[in-house]
Amino acid sequence: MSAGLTHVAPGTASPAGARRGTVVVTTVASDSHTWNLVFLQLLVEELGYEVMNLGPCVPDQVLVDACRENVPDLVVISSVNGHGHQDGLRVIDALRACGELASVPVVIGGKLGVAGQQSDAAIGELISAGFDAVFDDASTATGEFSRFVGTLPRVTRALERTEVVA
Ligand code: B12
Repeated sequence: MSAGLTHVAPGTASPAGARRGTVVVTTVASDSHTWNLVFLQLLVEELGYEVMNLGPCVPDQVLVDACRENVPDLVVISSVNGHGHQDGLRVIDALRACGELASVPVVIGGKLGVAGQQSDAAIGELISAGFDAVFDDASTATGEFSRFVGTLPRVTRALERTEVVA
């Protein structure tokens, strides 16, 4: 089993810059749970980002299309029904297959399997497949996720950008 519950791919973190932007919050096609997405939306908004919440049971192609249209600063995939590991592997393949999304940070978290926490091997498989970080279900996951978001290149806050444009 994993000793640390957060697993960040090497080289993902970037030094703080000056701008903030858009985060896509989503789940996978099999998952109908919703409050996890609401929770993440509120958390990410608190961190200063605009959130596009795609809601439950998101087909792979809907996610890919939304990301291609908006090229977000981060994609957050949450799954709690126990199929997240399997679904995640399929979804990350589809996202990474799009040239324009090849380097967009994508993370996954929640209750990803049916046997409790993911093993180190299972987490390694997700990272090798292309996820930048895996936040396996644990009391520390939210804090670690917030710290991860803090390492992203910073873009103008949605509100600041609106004020400038107006
Ligand atoms: C409500 C609920 C449902 C409702 C969902 C309604 C809705 N519209 O959302 C209904 C009845 C539809 C449902 C169905 C099912 N459910 Co259900 N459900 C729950 C329940 C009771 C609460 C979930 C919830 O809303 N929690 C509140 C939110 C805010 O918290 P959360 O989801 O736990 O997310 C937290 C963390 O996981 C974490 N997190 C989540 N994602 C991410 C991502 C990142 C990046 C990070 C950092 C953190 C993070 O942050 C959140 C806040 O701490 C849980 C049990 C429980 N007490 O948790 C089971 C539970 C999630 N369900 C479960 C199961 C098995 C199912 C079904 C398969 C049951 C069945 N046989 O049909 C189906 C699956 C349906 C589907 N297609 O997905 C299991 C999953 C087991 C597993 N993963 O091993 C659970 C854990 C119950 C259990 N103990 O067995 N469910």
